[in-house]
Amino acid sequence: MANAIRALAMDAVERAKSGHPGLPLGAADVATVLFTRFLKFDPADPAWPDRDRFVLSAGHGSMLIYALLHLLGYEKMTIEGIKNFRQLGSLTPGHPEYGHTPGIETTTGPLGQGLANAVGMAIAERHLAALFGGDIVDHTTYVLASDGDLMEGISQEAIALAGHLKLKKLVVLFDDNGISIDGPLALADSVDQVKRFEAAGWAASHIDGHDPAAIAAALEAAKRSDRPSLIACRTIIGFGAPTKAGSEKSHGGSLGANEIAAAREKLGWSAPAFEIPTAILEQWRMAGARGKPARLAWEMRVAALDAKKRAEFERRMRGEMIEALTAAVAEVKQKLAATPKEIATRSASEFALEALTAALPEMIGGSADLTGSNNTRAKAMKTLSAADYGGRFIHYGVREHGMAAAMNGMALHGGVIPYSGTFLVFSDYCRPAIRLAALMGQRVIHVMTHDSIGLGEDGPTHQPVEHLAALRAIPNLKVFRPCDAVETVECWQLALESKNGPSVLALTRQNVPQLRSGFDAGNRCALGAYELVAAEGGAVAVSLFASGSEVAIAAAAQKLLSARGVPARVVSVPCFELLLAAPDAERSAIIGNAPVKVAVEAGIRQGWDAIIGSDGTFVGLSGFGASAPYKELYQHFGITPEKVAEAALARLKKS
Ligand SMILES: Cc1ncc(C[n+]2csc(CCOP(=O)(O)OP(=O)(O)O)c2C)c(N)n1
Repeated sequence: MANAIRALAMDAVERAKSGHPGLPLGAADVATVLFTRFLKFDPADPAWPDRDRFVLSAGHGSMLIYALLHLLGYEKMTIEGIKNFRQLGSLTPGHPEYGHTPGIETTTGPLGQGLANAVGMAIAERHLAALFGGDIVDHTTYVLASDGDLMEGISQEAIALAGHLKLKKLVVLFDDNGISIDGPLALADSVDQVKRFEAAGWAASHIDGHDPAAIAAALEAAKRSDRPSLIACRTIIGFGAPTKAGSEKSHGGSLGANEIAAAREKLGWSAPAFEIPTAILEQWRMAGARGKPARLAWEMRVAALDAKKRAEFERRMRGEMIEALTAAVAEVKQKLAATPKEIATRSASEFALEALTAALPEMIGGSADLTGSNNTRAKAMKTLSAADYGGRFIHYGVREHGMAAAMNGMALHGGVIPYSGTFLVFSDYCRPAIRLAALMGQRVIHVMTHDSIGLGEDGPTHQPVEHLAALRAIPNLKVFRPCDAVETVECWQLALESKNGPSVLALTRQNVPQLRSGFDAGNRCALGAYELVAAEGGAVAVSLFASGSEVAIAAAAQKLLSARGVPARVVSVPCFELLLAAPDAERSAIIGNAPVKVAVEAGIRQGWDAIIGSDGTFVGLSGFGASAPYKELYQHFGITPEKVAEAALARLKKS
């Protein structure tokens, strides 16, 4: 049965003249034992909520999972699909893509991410099991990880968190083949992985990854473990290829017709390319049919649940919002209309979270060791820990990358909406995972506070400058930078409603005035920008655009301009992406056609030209910040109402 995987992998890579046969050939025995005897799944319902998850963290070995899906009878994974490996529009892209191919649990390829996603899946499983009971939620997350996965720094964050949380239903099968692209692993690495995982609180063992009995015994032991398990499976990369096995030559690229013919002989596989002998295919299909009774039994248990509990479980797994969100947002806005607050937007976010997390039990918060600074913990939230998986707040530790990737896994698992906190400057430490959340269309929400030089004394290491622009560059990510308490809750609402993509909320450390008075029933941030202050005294001469804490500066500049008889308006721009996606007419109306357009943001200019044009005026930063009290920094860098008014007047004179 394992040779069927090997044959399909060799043939597909050969036909595409591209891909990685080494891993599928080497890990075929491990995968065969796992999928035919342990993994709980049903090809007839790839999204069955209580299925075990399998994450191919070493995404370059994609032919392993494609071969498995085909052999096990996933309807969409046809032999034609396998023949079209890596071709446009096929279900067999170069690296596995979530949402593209049924049966793929997460997009992998950037090494280390899949392993960290799996930690998040295992957290979500434990959490939901605590809430809904082991009859309804009881599955294991399996990962196949390579040397590369374990060399990446993110793996340390992931395994430390998993060990700490005692995620006993997480099992990592390490394809311990001692080979990476450059050659033997010994060129670059001498870590004892078993000891490393043990040090992080895992159960860990070595086995022969070509011995089915040993693989099964290790998987059995993992089922009984009270900790997460690492099984280091010693394998031979490119197993069966006569001259390339055991060497980096089998890692990437087709093996060549002669090598494949010789491998077929060596493996005793006589079937022609892309053909699986009926008896073997039948065995695979039987293995694929194994899970159906378990799924049907699970469906009966769900059907037997108390109606309210069942409806809630199903709603959460569908990721559907409840009416309660609208009501909670309205409640917060009413309070702010009644008693305006001059507070930092991070505090406004905390104020909003009190209502939002009470209304939406699926929200799971956290912070990378900056809880008191990020203000992401609502008072009623208990800590999610090994002793209480029902808690809703995760202390991720100083592990931004692992946090962001675990959040992706939680969102992919379903049933929870993860949000977290760190400083905006450390978005760089999360970026690869945020990019994948955007690529996969996952609703994860990053609260990133201390969003500019406005954080003051911590200085340029902590002051984001290029980060807003860098995040805005990621497709399908929404970057929100609200200007006051009202916008903050509106942006939270938009982030929560963004079912198909991640969001970043960039929030201030310093207090900002509440610029929105009164109560707006609608969400004024929904189009990404809106006119906050209209021009007075004639045709608009100047449009002032700003985001976040700089909106107040623009508003003060507007007053100075008014006093000079210059009609100016202020447009608050909390979200570029929504503005640029708005219908043309609405976007044009918001941007307007004032002869002078000025943007104010305590960051770099990049991106603003889409709004103010390349001839617009920008007041912001072009280099790093500095360490000083924040008000002095705004003076020092010239981001003040006076400078904004001056810049506008200077442009007016020229035009
Ligand atoms: C973050 C990241 N860096 C680099 C790569 C490119 N890359 C793909 S596979 C690989 C290493 C291959 O070694 P290993 O992980 O041991 O896999 P094997 O050769 O055993 O299949 C590298 C560097 C990548 N996919 N992701």
